[in-house]
Amino acid sequence: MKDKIFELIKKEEDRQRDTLMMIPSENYTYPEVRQAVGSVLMQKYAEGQPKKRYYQGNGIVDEIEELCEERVLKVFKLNSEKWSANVQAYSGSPANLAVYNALLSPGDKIMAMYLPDGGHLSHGWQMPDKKITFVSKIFDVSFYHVDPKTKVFDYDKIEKQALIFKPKILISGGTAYPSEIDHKKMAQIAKKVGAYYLADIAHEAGLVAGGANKSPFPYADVVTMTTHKTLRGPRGAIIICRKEYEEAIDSSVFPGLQGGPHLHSIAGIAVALEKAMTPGFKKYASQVVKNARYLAKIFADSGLDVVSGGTEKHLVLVDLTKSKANGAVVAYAHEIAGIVINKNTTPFDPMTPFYPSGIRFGTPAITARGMKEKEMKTITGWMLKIIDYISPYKLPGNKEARNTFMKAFKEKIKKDELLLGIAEEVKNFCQKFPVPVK
Ligand code: DSN
Repeated sequence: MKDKIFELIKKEEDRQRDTLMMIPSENYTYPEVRQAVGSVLMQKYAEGQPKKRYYQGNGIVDEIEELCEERVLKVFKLNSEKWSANVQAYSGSPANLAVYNALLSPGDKIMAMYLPDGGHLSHGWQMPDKKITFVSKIFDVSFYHVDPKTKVFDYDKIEKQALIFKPKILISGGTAYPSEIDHKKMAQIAKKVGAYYLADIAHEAGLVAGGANKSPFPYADVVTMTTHKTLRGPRGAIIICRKEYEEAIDSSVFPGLQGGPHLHSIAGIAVALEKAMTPGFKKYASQVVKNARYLAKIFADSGLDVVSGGTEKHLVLVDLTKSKANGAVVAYAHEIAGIVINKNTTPFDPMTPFYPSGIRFGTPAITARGMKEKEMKTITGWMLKIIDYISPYKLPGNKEARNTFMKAFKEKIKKDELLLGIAEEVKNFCQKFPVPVK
C-alpha cells in the first residue's frame, strides 16, 4: 500500500498549483533544484570544510561545495581574496547564530530592527518583561524603530541610539520592512561606534542577485541570507564575510553549532545560484518588484493604509487598524478564496502577533509563474472584494472572546459561497500560469 505521506504530498502539490502563493517568503524552486535536493548526496557525511574533512569519501562532495562557494561569490560579484562564503548553515536563524557565536562574547551588545517594525526573531527578539529568544538570553539587545509618521527608518536616529548604546554588532534586515535599507549608511554608523555591520538579506537575496535591490557589498562586514525566498533555491542559508572573519565563521558553523552539512541542500543552492546568473533571472527580479509596486499602488489608491506608502521590494504590508477587519480574519478569508497571504503585525500595532492588525503579501512566487501587472490588477480585484466583504466581522476586544469568535468565523466562512466562488475563479486563472514543476 502506498504510504499516506505521498498522498499528502500530492495534495500539497495541487494546492500550490491551484492557489495564489502570496506569502513573500515563499517561492517555487526549479525542478533541477528539487532533483539535486532529492539526490544521493543526502546519504553522505562531510563534517569539516572542503579538503579538510573528518570523514572519508568526500572527493566529489568537496567539488560540489567548492563550486557552490565559487558561485556565491560570482553571483554577488565578490573577489575571493577579500570575501569568503560558507554554505553549510541549515537555515537563516542558525546562520545568524553562527555569526554571533563567531564575533561576539556572551553579554555583548546587539542592536537590531524592532520585530513589529519588520525585524526578525533571530536578531534577539525580547519583550520588555520577557526574554523570548535564546539570543536575547545571551546578549544585551536594543532595537531601533521606524519613524511613527513615515514608517521608514530615520538613520540619524539610529546613529544617535548607536552612539549611546554602543553595540558590538549592528544588524539590518527582517521580514516585513517594505523599503530598501541604506547599507552604506548603516555601515558608516557601525564604523563610528566600532561595531560590526551584519546585513541579513534573507528576504532580498534574489533581488540583490538580480540587480533589483541595492547590494550590501562592499559595505557590510558579514551578510547572511536564506536561499529559498527570492533566490528560489532549496531551504538553506549562505553566510558571506570579509576574509579576515572566514576562520571564525567557518568554525562557528562547524563544530561550533552544527554537525555534518546537508550536502543535498548545498547542491540545490549551487543549482539555484547558476540560474541566478542568467538574464532571465535579472528580468524575474525586476518584475517581482514591479508587480509588488503595482499591488501596493492599487491598495493605496483604494484608500487602504499601505505601510510606508508603497514598496521598493517584493512585499506589501497593509495596516488595517483603522479601516476594516483584523489581519487574522482577512488572511483566513483569503485562504478560503485561494489566495494565501500572511496575517502580520504592523509598526505600533496595538494587537498581538496572533491577532495582528495587518496583512503581508508578496510577489516572488506569482511572478515565478509568469504573472505581470495585468494579473496583479485581477488579483487585487479579488483581494479588495474579500476585504470589503468581511469587514462586518469585527474581532472582539476581549481576549477570551477572540478565540471563540475566530472558531465560529472559520466554521462559517469555510462554506461561504462568495469566497468559494473566488477560489474557483483563482483556480481557473492559475491554470494559465503553470508552476515550474516537471
Ligand atoms: N518566516 C520568514 C518569513 O516569513 O518572513 C522569516 O524567517
